[in-house]
Amino acid sequence: MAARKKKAAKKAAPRKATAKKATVEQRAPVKKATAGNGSSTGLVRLLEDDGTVAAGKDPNLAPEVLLKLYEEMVQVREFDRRMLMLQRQGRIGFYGPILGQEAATVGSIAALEQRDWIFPALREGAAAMMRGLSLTEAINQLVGNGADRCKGRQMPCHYTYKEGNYYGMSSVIGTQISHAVGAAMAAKIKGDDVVVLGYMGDGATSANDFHAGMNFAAVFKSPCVMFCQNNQWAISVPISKQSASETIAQKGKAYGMPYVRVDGNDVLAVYAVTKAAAEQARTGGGPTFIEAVTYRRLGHSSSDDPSRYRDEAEVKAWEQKDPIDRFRTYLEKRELWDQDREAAFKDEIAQRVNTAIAEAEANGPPEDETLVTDVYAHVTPQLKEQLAEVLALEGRGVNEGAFPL
Ligand SMILES: Cc1ncc(C[n+]2csc(CCOP(=O)(O)OP(=O)(O)O)c2C)c(N)n1
Ligand SMILES: [Mg+2]
Repeated sequence: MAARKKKAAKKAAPRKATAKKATVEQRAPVKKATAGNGSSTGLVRLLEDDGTVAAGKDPNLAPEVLLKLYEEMVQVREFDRRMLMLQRQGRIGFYGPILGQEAATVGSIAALEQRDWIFPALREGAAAMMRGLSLTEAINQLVGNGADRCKGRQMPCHYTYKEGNYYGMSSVIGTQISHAVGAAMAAKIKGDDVVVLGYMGDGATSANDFHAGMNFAAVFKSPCVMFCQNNQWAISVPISKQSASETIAQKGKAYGMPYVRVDGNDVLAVYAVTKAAAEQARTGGGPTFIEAVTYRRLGHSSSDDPSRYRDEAEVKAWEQKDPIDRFRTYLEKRELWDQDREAAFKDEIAQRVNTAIAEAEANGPPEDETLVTDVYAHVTPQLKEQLAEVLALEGRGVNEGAFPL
């Protein structure tokens, strides 16, 4: 009887009005732990907040390498900003920004050789451009025009660039993990001197392909680097709801794979750990799992409104850890960069982006027939019939449809 009363009282208890939004620190106590097979501790970090590097820690990269890292990051950021504006103006349908994650992408790609392959996840479009995809070609893809390699049949941001050994990104979370591992295995069997860099987000570590890929890679010593951009969020799901593990990096241990946790907003550290991992893979040492700790400062995509699920204070805190500002201070201290160079370079990028937008927007839409070409060697009678049906639809081309998240 008493127990029943207690139960009823519990049931009647008022629910909390609204769940308080948690900060990253509350959600994910980022402990200073786990690096390289547990052999050392702490987040690998070289650049301090004030742009200095502790004595003996500077990787002493050549000035041209340092400047390339910086200029790529600035270009990515400007490209991102402009593309988001185009989306807001209705000139492209969708865009997935990477603001805040420039160092993780640029630093890791720069650590590879041109012959190495890249299997991107959602936010590594910059890698295709670093490999040589022109800005005009990138915008052709975003617009989905007739000059787009995929003829508008893929969502924006799904670049493809075979010549640059950049694999077309798939929206299906995690699938590219097993593809990357398999491609690396193929390179090993063929005797190609190629390493594969496979990306994923924190959300992808909950996907089946993560387990299959990581396990296979470690068992067969697939020559790859598995790189997780832990940007703390998978759309509206925070890292605390993604995994009960203390860190993402430590998951490497379960698979018997060396792992390292790096400050993803420190381009020097990202470059250094990825370079070491790639060399290990190249020389027969097998894969490494890298967790780059960073933050997605904007919405998941142009369709998302993050103010509905996270605190602005959290975003502000991460703005203070801006990867570009931190690295620029370092370059200025080394007298490799100054305000005049900054202004001139920003002008140059703005011009490059303006020209690319104008060129891409001058291209017309894809031919209607491309809806059914490239599926089979010959267009089948069924596809011809379907195309005719689509072309006869009333109101065709008026409603362009909505993009998913
Ligand atoms: C298998 C699968 N499930 C769900 C989705 C919907 N979806 C698109 S992006 C995304 C979150 C991805 O988060 P994360 O891996 O952390 O990458 P991020 O967007 O943060 O870069 C989800 C769940 C999907 N595309 N594929
Ligand atoms: Mg994420």
